[in-house]
Amino acid sequence: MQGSANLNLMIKAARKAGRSLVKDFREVENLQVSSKGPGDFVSKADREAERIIKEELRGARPSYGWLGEETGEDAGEDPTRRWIVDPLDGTTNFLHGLPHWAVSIALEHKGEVVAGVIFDAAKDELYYAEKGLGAFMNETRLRVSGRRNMIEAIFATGVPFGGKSTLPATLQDLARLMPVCAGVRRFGSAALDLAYVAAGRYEGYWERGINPWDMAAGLILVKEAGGFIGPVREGRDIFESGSVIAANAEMFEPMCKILRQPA
Ligand code: LIP
Repeated sequence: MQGSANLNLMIKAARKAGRSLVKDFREVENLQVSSKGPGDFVSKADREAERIIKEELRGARPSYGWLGEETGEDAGEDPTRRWIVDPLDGTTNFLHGLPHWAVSIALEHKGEVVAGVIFDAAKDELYYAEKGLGAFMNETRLRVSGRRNMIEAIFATGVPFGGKSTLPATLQDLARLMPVCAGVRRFGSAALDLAYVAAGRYEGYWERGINPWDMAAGLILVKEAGGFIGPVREGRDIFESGSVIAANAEMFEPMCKILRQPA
């Protein structure tokens, strides 16, 4: 795909941050056995990745706004455009030496995500999409899955940790969905969950209580791969509510019906 200059810039930044994280990821395995553990090291790796991305993106587009997991919000001179960045989505996996984490970068224009890049550096899988131009993984065009029957469908979600208030609702979602589908996965990276829906690896994904940087790039990937997205509670804004349902055309309505049932 012949992407825009902005998309190429996002890809460059994601690859650069990904390289830095891969180096650090190799170190994490050694640190697992130390008494202090890899916690501090990983937060440093995370911050360094955001620094690299910010330097690339803001260096080239100084007027755009910024929303990053590590450095927060920073309005630019151009109020219509902002980068939404998670330098390391799947931090817990990274911390435990599990090779399932990604860099996620989105560009928002007038409140709409218009480009997204998710880089799974450990597997060298680069996902990218731009409004109207389709979604890709490396050189391959992505298409959501064509499965139509819920009983054959695989879904993914995130189960809240640390006593988050969304835990009871998520457990109820699982109790409702698990008996009627082929399985529910919990891989620990919202960005990659969405990229996998776009890639047709599973039929749908939902999660409650996540942040815009976890999902922004993934949302455009799903849309550009022919999928559907919506909030868990009908009518709510996805970013504001932090809840999302993403699925192929066939599974979207049935998922909404199940997940939107009253408690
Ligand atoms: C994490 C997600 C994970 C989700 C967590 C968290 P982080 O992002 O991607 O799948 O369940 O709530 O948001 O903190 O690793 O960037």
